Amino acid sequence: MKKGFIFDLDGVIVDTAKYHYLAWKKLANQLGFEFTEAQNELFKGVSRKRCLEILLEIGKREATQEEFDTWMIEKNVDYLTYIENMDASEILPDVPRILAYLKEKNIPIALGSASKNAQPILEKVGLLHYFDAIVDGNNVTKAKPDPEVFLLAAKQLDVNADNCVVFEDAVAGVEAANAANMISIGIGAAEVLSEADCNFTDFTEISNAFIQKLIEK
Ligand code: B16
Ligand code: MG
Repeated sequence: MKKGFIFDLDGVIVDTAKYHYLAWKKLANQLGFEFTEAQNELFKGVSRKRCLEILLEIGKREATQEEFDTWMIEKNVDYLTYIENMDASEILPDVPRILAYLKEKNIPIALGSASKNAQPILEKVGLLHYFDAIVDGNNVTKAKPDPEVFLLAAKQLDVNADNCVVFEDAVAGVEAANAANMISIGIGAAEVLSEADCNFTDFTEISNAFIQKLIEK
């Protein structure tokens, strides 16, 4: 049975959460309130629009549609300056080993991310060539935990959804993978990602033999 492997971006391939945090914090401070790293946890895997809605709830701020749109743009412009200089040193440990193993075995690989900046980030860190399909915030209408992003990725890989494996660091992402009937692998704290089929702290804990088992499953 043909298998497909789908990777989330932020928190799985690279740690861009720290840059999202800096950009959201700058906007919060500009609007006159604090935004903590703990609050930034709520933003993982969540669309940019939803992040701003949550930020404004945290700051108890109302916004006109015009202000909302302006702040979305400002945050992204700021975020783009942070990611501008990203390079391969920012790839999370052992991600290239897993991607190379899958490539060697001719397994189709997709990206399934909420980010609208996914493709330039993969280019900057030099991993774009591994991906047979990129599905990101530009291609979907429904955000995770809706399974749309992963179902579209499976379709683009020409693999049945229930033959796909998803690596995710966000609760909403694990829920999306489960809703798509895919095998969900949680990357991060097992207590947080308790709904995942398997849990690992990071890719250094995942052996090639384990990947091979998933391929043959
Ligand atoms: P952008 P992922 C997500 O990436 C981030 O985890 C989330 O914090 C961010 O708001 C979202 O992308 C949208 O990103 O503003 O670049 O479109 O984890 O789904 O790869
Ligand atoms: Mg993520």
